[in-house]
Amino acid sequence: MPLPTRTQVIIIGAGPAGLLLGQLLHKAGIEALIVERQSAAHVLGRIRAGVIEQTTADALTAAGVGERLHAEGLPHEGIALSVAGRRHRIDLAALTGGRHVTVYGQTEITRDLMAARSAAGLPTVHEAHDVSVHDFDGAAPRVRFTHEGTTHEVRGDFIAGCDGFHGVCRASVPATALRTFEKVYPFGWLGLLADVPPVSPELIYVRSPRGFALCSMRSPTRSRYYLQCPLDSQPGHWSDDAFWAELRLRLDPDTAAQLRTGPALEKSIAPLRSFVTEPMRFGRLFLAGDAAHIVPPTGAKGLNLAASDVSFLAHAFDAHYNAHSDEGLARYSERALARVWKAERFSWWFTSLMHGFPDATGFAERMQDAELAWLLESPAAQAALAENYVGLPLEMH
Ligand code: RFL
Ligand code: PHB
Repeated sequence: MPLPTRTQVIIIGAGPAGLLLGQLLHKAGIEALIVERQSAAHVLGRIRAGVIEQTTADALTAAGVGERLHAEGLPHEGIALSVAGRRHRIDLAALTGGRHVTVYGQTEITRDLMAARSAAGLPTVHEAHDVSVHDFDGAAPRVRFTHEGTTHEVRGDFIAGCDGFHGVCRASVPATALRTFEKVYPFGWLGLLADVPPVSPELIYVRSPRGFALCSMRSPTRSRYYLQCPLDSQPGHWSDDAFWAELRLRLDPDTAAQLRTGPALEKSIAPLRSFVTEPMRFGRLFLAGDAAHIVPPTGAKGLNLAASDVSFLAHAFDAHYNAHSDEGLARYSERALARVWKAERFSWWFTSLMHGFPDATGFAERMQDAELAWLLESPAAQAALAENYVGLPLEMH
């Protein structure tokens, strides 16, 4: 397919944020070109998020890609916290008036969005090199890149920076125009994917003296486990046996007895970080998803925030092109950040509560113990956790 030289919205990045924005714009009759640095196979090979909020499922449905999510996604009405050798259930549905989350992998969401995009014949450039963004502080932004040895330049009305934390869009805004906020945690997560049945039908977040662990899943036959690990750990240092042995030591005895192990399909390490950029707009460049903010994965919020950002943004572009109103574009950053900061707070809180901190004082450890003990006794504290875990509403006002 020949590449357009002009479009309405140029989307940088074909991760979940860019692909979902592309579908929502298509539904609103708005043209977009997506420019992605990696191949489609590379994007699909990244094992990341697994827990989808109802508002994310709604956005995917609105984008026309809800079918497989509804058929194959696993609705979860509770999670467990395993603390001091005992498992406690947090009844998400009972505490939130019947809300739930859905377990459906980021890989599957990405696959569904890619399939819908190609079925609609919409243009995506994969393996674009030297992507650069220009003139977004004026009326006619441009994007340049090299593809299959040829340099291209595309003009658009707007650029959507959906290119993740290490992307080019945020980095192209003058540093004086942005304020950033960051907290780096002194540990990472080592993840393992295996074709074994999950140890329990619900996710288990584990606080143990040996560190945090998480028991998650992708399907009734595929499990995803994580271990808190030192920042200098490398996946290659961990044999499958060492991973399973360490996980078993962190689980409560009843759960450990149920654990089924098998060969790893994938093992990877992610550092943990909280990061926010303000504002999320600079002229005609709009940042969305990980390009604008990062949360530690404990609250399962990263992909969900990417989806809420692009829902706000698609709504704003729809009003611009179809209702001659720029109010949504003018208020995009403020609306998105209001939700982002609340998810940042929750992710930071849940991370701080559940992990071992190598530099913690005795006092800090007792505070953590006391907060956990209170959480496990108090329906009010559990309701606060549940309300955030299932996802806060999208405030369009
Ligand atoms: P992505 O997925 O990073 O996609 C950005 C895309 O931009 C491309 N790109 C460029 N393209 C063109 N030119 C350039 N110069 C470019 N630079 C980069 C990249 O190749 C990429 O394809 O960002 P996006 O779309 O904003 O999506 C965000 C989510 O991927 C992320 O927030 C989640 O994965 C976070 N996350 C979780 N989120 C949840 O909501 N629930 C979870 O359960 C959950 N678990 C997780 C997670 C993230 C994890 N890791 C590894 C960071 C678990 C883990 C372990
Ligand atoms: C996952 O299944 O990858 C997952 C689930 C819940 C989290 C983080 C990651 O909080």
